[in-house]
Amino acid sequence: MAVLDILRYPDTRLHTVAKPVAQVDERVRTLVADMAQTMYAAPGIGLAATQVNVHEQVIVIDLSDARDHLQVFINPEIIAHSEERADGEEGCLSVPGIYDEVERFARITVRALNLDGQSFELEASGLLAVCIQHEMDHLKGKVFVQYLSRLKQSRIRGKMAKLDRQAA
Ligand code: K1U
Ligand code: ZN
Repeated sequence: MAVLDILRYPDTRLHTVAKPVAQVDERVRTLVADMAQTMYAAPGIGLAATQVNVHEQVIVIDLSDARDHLQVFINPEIIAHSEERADGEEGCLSVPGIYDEVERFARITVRALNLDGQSFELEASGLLAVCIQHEMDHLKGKVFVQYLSRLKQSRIRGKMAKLDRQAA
């Protein structure tokens, strides 16, 4: 297993649209293991393959306190959602140190493949629903800051540039 580099906003590669996984094989299972290790090391509660510069539809999430309940979504699709929406605070490993409110569907039903390539459906609400929608946006090339005002996006780009300069 390996800890992978996470792309940082405003890296343009974060705007690449991910392709569906054609076959859930050992290569994909290794990618999932590496993504999980990367998410746990960061630490974060979710990660999309886009963030590690792999443009395939793979998401990992772990919301458990013990960090022992990995959820894997391959080729995820939202097949139903509530009319109700809810505001929640979001963060992103690709935009470190920035947290802001985003409006999402309050409840979703997602269909995806598991690590055996079998299809499953899951109803989600609360933080899990937020996290799935956030990670699915990554697979579409969208970063949560794009929901914020242009002024906020510009300030965030400035903060990221400052972090890059400090790290150099
Ligand atoms: O996609 C990502 O960059 C991961 C992101 C997921 C997420 C968090 C909050 C709302 C929506 C999506 C993160 O994991 S940010 C870090 C974070 O939330 C966290 C880190 C350590 C402990 C608890 C939470
Ligand atoms: Zn993110």
